[in-house]
Amino acid sequence: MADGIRDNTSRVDAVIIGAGFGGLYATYRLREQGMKVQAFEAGDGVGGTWYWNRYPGARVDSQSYVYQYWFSDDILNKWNWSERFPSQPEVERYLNFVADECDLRQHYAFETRVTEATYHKETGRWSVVTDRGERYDTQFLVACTGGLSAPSLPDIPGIDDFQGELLHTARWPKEGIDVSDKRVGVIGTGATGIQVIQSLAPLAKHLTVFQRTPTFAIPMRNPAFDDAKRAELKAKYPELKQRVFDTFTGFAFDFQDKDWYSMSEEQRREMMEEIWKDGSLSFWVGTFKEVFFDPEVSKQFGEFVAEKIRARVNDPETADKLIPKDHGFGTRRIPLETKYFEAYNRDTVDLVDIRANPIQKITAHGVQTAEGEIPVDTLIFATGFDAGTGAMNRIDIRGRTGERLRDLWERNVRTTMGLQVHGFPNLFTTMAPLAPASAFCNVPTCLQHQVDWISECIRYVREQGKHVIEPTEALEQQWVQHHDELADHTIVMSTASWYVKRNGDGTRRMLSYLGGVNTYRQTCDDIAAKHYEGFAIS
Ligand code: NA7
Repeated sequence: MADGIRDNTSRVDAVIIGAGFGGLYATYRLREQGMKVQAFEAGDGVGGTWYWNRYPGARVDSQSYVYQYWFSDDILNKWNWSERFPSQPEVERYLNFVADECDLRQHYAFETRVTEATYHKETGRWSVVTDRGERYDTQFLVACTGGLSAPSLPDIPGIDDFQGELLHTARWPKEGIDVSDKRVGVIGTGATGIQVIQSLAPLAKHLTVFQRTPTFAIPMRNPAFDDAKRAELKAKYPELKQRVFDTFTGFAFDFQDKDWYSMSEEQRREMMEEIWKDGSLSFWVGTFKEVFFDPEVSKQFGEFVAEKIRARVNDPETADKLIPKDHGFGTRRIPLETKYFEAYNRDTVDLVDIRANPIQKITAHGVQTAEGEIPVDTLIFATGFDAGTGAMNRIDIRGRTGERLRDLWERNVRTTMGLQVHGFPNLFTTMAPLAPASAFCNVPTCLQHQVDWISECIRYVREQGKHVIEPTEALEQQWVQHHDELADHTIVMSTASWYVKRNGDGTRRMLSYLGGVNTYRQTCDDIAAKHYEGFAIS
């Protein structure tokens, strides 16, 4: 027991970690079963990703009408999205609205972080410890900790010497920042970097972008919705709420039926231009499947996008730096952007290619590169997350044999369908490795399916008069193998990105399941229909 733990342990049926899309829904579902639920959230409010990522320009790349809960017609009717791709404040407001409508806050302890969770095989229960020194005894532990929630700050020498304002995009001050009189530096040009750069470029006195890897991006088409448009969309909700669970990525669109090679060059070009105009991720996960398997197709897509970039950037040398050379289109996360490439046409914006001109250290007043010191007052790290495993690994979780989940995952990242881990009975996970995750899934679709599955699984165990459920080693092994076989066929797997983790033994593992949201859902639901075949229930 950690020091300072009070001995007045509270006994509950389920502990839920997180107040994002998944945690709120899990709290709702388990409470619906009459379970005594205790939920924790490190932030002081609900929202998860949409609570923490409040940097300028934070916006969702999924259409609002598929980025929502489907369980309540009342909520669907009452809530009105203002635009096609809502900004962070609107998604945060939506999640607050849902929390209020469903009276979920009463179950949460906010500003409370779960630090330890230990399974006791004698009782079949978990003890959970928080950073407030409280201890809970629970039968089930449901971790809705997010796949991209543990921020990653690179270990660049001199970081502690910096005397200006240093920020990570995922830990942004609620009051915001004023950059009108500031020389700003941004490190990182992934989905987040692009949003923050395009938003700060017109506002900052000066902006220097430190780019290690350029990113292919698609211009976002983001019309505002009026009442007529909202009514039209709401009429489609009954259809959409089925549709999203039946597509490959959990969006409303799916891959085209046509094969790349069955079409002429003109036909392909015409189709690409047409889908490009939609201004959504359909250009990536709604065109040709071959983009993920065939380097030639990925290359041709890359050339198409490169042409679009060149047409928007005035200086050909800058344009060239902004075009990825070391990976094909679609093999890393493709973000949506709004005037991102035009930002580099401003006299006040500089692009530093840190592969050619590496960062040597952070100084008191700037960034020292091989070619000289660049002064900055505000330094923003848009450097991403410890993806997939990071948030869970920051908790000391010990399973049936006493082994830490962190140690297991450092050796070998594995789960059973991203829902449970062999050796960790009654622990359920959402957005964990080996299930469809970010970008290969419109996250709310996958979260709702996973939470529904978990909730029905728990209901089954309780109704059978049983207490403990855990996947067998054989089922987990079978899932890992199936997952790897699918991943190995893709060029995503052979590209370095946060999608792929390195196991302790040097092998690599894709974080997201690539068999499709529809297939994944069917597989999980078949197992449930067969009374959780492959799981040990006692
Ligand atoms: P990403 O996609 O992981 O991007 C992080 C960026 O930071 C990327 O450009 C990295 O370059 C860069 N980076 C990371 N470490 C360093 C160091 N040490 N030096 C310079 N540059 C660095 O994170 P995001 O937050 O943009 O997006 C994550 C997901 O959140 C996104 O896909 C959405 O689904 C939501 P690299 O590419 O590694 O060379």
